[in-house]
Formats: sequence, structure tokens, C-alpha cells
Amino acid sequence: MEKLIITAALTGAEVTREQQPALPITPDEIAEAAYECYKAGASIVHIHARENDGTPTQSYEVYKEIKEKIEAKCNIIFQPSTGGATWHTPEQRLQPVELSPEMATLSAGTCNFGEDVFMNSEEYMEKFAKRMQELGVKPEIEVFERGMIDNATRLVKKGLINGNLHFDFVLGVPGACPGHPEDLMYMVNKIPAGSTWTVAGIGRHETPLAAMGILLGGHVRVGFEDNVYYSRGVRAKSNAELVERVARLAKELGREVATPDEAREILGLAKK
Ligand code: KMH
Ligand code: ZN
Repeated sequence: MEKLIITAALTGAEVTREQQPALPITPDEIAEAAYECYKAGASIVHIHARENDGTPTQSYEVYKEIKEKIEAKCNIIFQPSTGGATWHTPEQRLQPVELSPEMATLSAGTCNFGEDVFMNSEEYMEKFAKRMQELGVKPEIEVFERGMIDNATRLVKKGLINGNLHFDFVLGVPGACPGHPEDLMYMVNKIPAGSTWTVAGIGRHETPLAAMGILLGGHVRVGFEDNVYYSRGVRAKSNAELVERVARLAKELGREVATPDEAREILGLAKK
């Protein structure tokens, strides 16, 4: 089985300091958290930028500062969000792609997202995919519902995504696909041959789905964006603590953890 890619989703757009006092917010805090996760075994960091007061931002300048600060510390793969917060405009959301990162997320459809609606029209999915293609940015296709897999394959047929697809199944968001083992199995069986995938279980689904990802030959995402707890009622001390658990589980289950360069190889990332 190929080595395991662990992604650390450090901040997200929804979590607050009240929910998780160790949430990294400023560029310095995010870069330090990325470095801790790198040392714990993560090879990708999924980044949402914030203003210093905690407000989610898709500002090019803030993402640039975060990217440079992370790159000064380690060679972890920088993967900005183009999902942003549900209230960001598509134009705002696309800004970090202009940094020409190795990867960025590409949400593959519209769904309910808690009390909000996460809008991803066909027109904008095409615009996002086209710009990523022009800049050689590999999309991580965010799948919140089953039909989003087909939305992504339509983008392939339209020539807007090339190479093997890489999916992230985000399971357990209130209003979208739940996070039970059979939900993941169903998704995994529907993606095109040759695709790679990772799983991000929300809340209490994080660790069980991580174990499944390890066993099934997929990859795993953990972090405060998805889950602020280490165990029931006990907050995690840091993002790195959640990464360490996945690395430990992988070791126990006989799966080696990929370095960032090994992850680049597995995902076929363009040299930048
Ligand atoms: N914050 C969510 C509305 C992504 O990063 O690409 C969208 C999200 C997806 O987090
Ligand atoms: Zn995200």
C-alpha cells in the first residue's frame, strides 16, 4: 500500500477561540501550527486565513504571508482553501489561487452547511477549475455529497481538470452527507479508477474515519477545522496532537507515513 498522506486542517472558517482556545489565527500562529504538524507527520496543510480579530478572510496578501512563513520553516505542502466561509463571494474565494500554490481545494457542488448554504454553481466550479489549470495548481476536490463526484467528472470531460483526480470526502457536516463507515465506503466505490482520496470526518467521526482511511489505502485529514476535541468532552491541546494520533494509528496498523516529497510523488504535483 502506498504511504499515508496526513493533511492538517488547522483553522477553518467556522471555529472560534471560544470553541478551541488553541486555534491558530494570525499568520505566525498558523505557520507555527503547520510546523508542529509537519514534525508530527503531516505532509499537507489545508489553510484558511483569518484577520487578526478572527474574521475569515480570503485576502491574497494574508495567504501570501502565511505561505511565506510556512515555507521558511519546512517543506510541507501548502494547500489554501477556495471554499472560504459560506458568505465569501466566488471572486474573494479564488484569490489564494493567484499565489500559484501546488494545490488548492475545489468544492464540487452546493450543499447545506449547518444553518447556511455553501454555494458552488456550475459556472463558478468551471471558473475555479480553469484558473487552477492555467496556473498548474492541483485541485483537491471537496466532496460533501455523493453527486459532487459526478460534478467533478463533468469538469474532466469539459477539459478543465487533467491528470488523476484527488478527492477529499468531508463527511459529517450538518446538512450534508453523514459520516458513518458505510457513507465513506459508498463514496470510495464511486470515484474513477486511478483517483486518490482522503477523508475528513467532522466532529466525532474524525478518528473512526481516519482509521478507515488508513486501512482502505486512502489518506487522512484531521485538525481543528473538522474537530476541536481529542475525545468526548476533552478539547485537543493542538492540531499536532490530532496529527500525532493518526501517525500512531498508522504505525500500529502497519502503514508508513509519507513525507511531503513522497506526498508530492503520490499526488503527481507539478514542480514549482
Ligand atoms: N468553510 C466551508 C464553507 C474548503 O476549504 O475548500 C468550506 C470549506 C471548503 O472549508
Ligand atoms: Zn476548508
